[in-house]
Amino acid sequence: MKREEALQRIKPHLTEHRYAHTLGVLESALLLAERYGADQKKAELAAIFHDYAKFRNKEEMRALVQERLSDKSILDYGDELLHAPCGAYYVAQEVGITDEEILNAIRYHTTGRPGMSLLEKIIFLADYIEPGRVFKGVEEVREIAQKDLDRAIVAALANTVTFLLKRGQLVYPKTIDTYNHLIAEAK
Ligand code: DGI
Ligand code: FE
Ligand code: FE
Ligand code: FE
Repeated sequence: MKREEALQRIKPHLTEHRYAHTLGVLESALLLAERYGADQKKAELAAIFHDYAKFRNKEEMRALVQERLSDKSILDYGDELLHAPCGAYYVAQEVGITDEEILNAIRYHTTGRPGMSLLEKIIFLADYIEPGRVFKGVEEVREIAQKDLDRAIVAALANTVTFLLKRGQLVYPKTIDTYNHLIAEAK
């Protein structure tokens, strides 16, 4: 699928703001793919479709996880997590993308997972550092991302977990598992 066609496919599913975010993720993902030697075309499609289900009906997504997806554990950790695994499912069904590397990059873009592929890491990080993101600590993560992909992801995960803890929100155990996995690997 060509870039223009993919952008036309995603646009009706997003708000203006979320579409601008998606273009930012695309830009960051292509830069990271070049720097770290990932497939440009796969990075492009994964970036464009990563938030495909961001505005889908939450009840519909909960039902989908119950009935169709193997990992039900996200149901207990807040609705924000639904759009990643459900997005991968809908992108396969509705857009016809079958490449499992692309689908996994969409599936794990919010939480990460232990043993992420290079493409998964790039989409996870691009989602965090794209130029439109302004949250505290993002500039430091952008700088680390130029040198060390794994260290940048650890910093992003640490920021996200800190943010969740401060707000008294649930932390998905696999997010912590991802953090621990990368720290242990780096030793
Ligand atoms: O979809 P985006 O806003 O571009 O970014 P995202 O897919 O990374 O989603 C961010 C949201 O997900 C944000 O509200 C925090 C939440 N989140 C990220 N990690 C976890 C989490 N929520 C829970 N409960 N647990 C997590 O580990
Ligand atoms: Fe997302
Ligand atoms: Fe994210
Ligand atoms: Fe996103």
